[in-house]
Amino acid sequence: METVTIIAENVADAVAQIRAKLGPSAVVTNVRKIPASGITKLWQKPKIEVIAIKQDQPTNSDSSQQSEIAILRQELDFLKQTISKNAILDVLQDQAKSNQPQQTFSKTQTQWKIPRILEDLGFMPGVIGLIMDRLETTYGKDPPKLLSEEILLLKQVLSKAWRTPEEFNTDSTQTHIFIGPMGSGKSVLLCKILARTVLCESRKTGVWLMDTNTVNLSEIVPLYCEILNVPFSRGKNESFLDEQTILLVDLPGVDWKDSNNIEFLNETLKTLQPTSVHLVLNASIETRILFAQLNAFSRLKIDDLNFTHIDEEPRWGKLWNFVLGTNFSIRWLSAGQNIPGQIF
Ligand SMILES: Nc1nc2c(ncn2[C@@H]2O[C@H](COP(=O)(O)OP(=O)(O)O)[C@@H](O)[C@H]2O)c(=O)[nH]1
Ligand SMILES: [Mg+2]
Repeated sequence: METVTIIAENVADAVAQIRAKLGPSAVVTNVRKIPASGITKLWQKPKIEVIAIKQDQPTNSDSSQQSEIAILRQELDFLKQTISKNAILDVLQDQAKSNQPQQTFSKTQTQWKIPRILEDLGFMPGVIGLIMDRLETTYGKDPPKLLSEEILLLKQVLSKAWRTPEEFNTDSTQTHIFIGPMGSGKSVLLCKILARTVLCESRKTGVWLMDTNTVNLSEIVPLYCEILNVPFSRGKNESFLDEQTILLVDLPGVDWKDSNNIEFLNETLKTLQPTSVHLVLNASIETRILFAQLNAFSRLKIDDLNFTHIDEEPRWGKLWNFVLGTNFSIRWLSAGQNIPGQIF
């Protein structure tokens, strides 16, 4: 039995290396993440170490080879899952969890003026490191003469990092569920989206107001359904759904520190089988807490992040921590309590 250990940058790289070195009869026996070392660990993604074996006995039997390929595929699926669970980059998660005052991105590490500006805008040190790494790799260690030119280059790096959320399939029924901590702005966001789908897009829309292990006391949702003449139900009601309906589901907030509540929500989501689960967070609270909330909810299958209370948070740079520090896309930003009001 031949054993090979490979170090890969990502899953695709691992697959390519295993195929090249061991062929299709390889079986992955172990996978682990190797964190970057030294200061680079603040922004570099961990590599992955994969140990794979190849059977000594070459077999001519098609079926045996097929089964080995099947095992390899299984192992690679496992590998993909292990890596994709890393929705929040480990280093940022550690920084976010820490109760210590946040380490700053030291000026001595670079000649660029950008880091100080980013710090004031709420970017986390690890994310600043990531950005500086990209800036210096692309444009060199020496910054341009003018700050305005630095900002222009920064804009280019940030726009490359932005992930556009997937478009919805408008040809079939869509079920959108809004989850998040209590009072994060889920119901107001839902009403803003409702007003948009009904008034701007003239789409057939319905709303369910559901309980979980707590009662949903939202009054604003039934009120707006009445104003907009949208079919509304407390609890499940499939009578007004057809193939083209957009169904918006309002759930009560969850005490995210209690894992039983998160588990209960998980069970509720399983029964509803939504097209999309939107996590709604209040952008005006501390980044460290936002990451803790995201961490708690990321046990569930979340499709995108949505931030409310943008009107109360001047440091919009905070949101870039979630673009660069996680694998999630940001779909909606909501700024204000008025409906339809500001929604981006
Ligand atoms: N300033 C501001 N207030 C908001 C925003 N979104 C919601 N709110 C307010 O935050 C409170 C909780 O909102 P709600 O949608 O009921 O939260 P839920 O418990 O997550 O459904 C209410 O008083 C809303 O008016 C926003 O974007 N900006
Ligand atoms: Mg609500």
